[in-house]
Amino acid sequence: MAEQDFFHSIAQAVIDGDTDAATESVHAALDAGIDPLLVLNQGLMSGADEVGKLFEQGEFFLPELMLAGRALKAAMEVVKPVLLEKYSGADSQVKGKVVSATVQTDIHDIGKNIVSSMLTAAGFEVTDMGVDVPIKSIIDKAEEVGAQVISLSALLTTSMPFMKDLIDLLEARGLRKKYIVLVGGASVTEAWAKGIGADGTARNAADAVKLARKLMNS
Ligand code: B12
Repeated sequence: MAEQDFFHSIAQAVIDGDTDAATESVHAALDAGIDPLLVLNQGLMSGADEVGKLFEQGEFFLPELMLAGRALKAAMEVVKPVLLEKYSGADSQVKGKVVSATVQTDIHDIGKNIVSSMLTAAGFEVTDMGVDVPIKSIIDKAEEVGAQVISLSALLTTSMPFMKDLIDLLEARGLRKKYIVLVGGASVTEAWAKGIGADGTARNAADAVKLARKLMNS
């Protein structure tokens, strides 16, 4: 089977909200030696994007979104260990503390979880605060644990402004220079990240690790 066919069946399983097919097709792709990052980007995330489009177009409703989320979560557990092994660079000498959260009003956690896992595997000490976390609590936690990096996820255009609010609150408390603030999620772009004064963004979890490492060393 060609690589494209593997990606297609993974994406289709996510679109169908079929957890068994999603985990099986990810296993099949990995067994065939396909790069786990491609399985994530071209299989799972491409399926997620398609589900998003169908939802926007009114062809899918909340139940389909939830089934897709369940399939994505299960499939992510299959690809995660392989991804971590290949891309986290666990032997590197990074020592740093990260506070990771999905910002308030937003409960999407699949992307945040994989970013947290990969940062952990790369050697960072990650405090994952979960979802729907108020920005003030995120800053308080970063202060409490002595973090250097704040890693924020948001998938809703209505929750993304809380990332800016967090940066503004850091400024107001005289803490902005103390932290590397990374932002990410399906709708977050480079331009937007720059516009709100974040230190950077990345399209996927492997690039998020590279970026965190680079900024820690600079
Ligand atoms: C599954 C899903 C759900 C599931 C989530 C389950 C869960 N446990 O997370 C459920 C059903 C709960 C859900 C609910 C809703 N959802 Co929803 N959902 C999705 C969907 C289809 C996939 C999201 C996903 O998991 N993607 C896979 C992961 C791996 O990708 P990712 O999160 O983008 O993360 C990667 C990168 O972005 C990056 N990254 C992530 N975080 C970070 C952080 C940093 C620092 C960095 C550097 C990188 C980084 O790395 C990750 C891995 O490579 C998206 C569509 C889409 N295109 O994403 C819609 C989508 C996000 N949802 C949407 C909507 C509208 C909703 C609801 C409002 C629906 C409703 N009417 O109730 C609710 C909101 C609930 C809330 N308050 O948060 C819209 C948002 C539109 C918008 N622009 O605002 C989307 C885009 C669909 C659409 N096109 O309409 N959803």
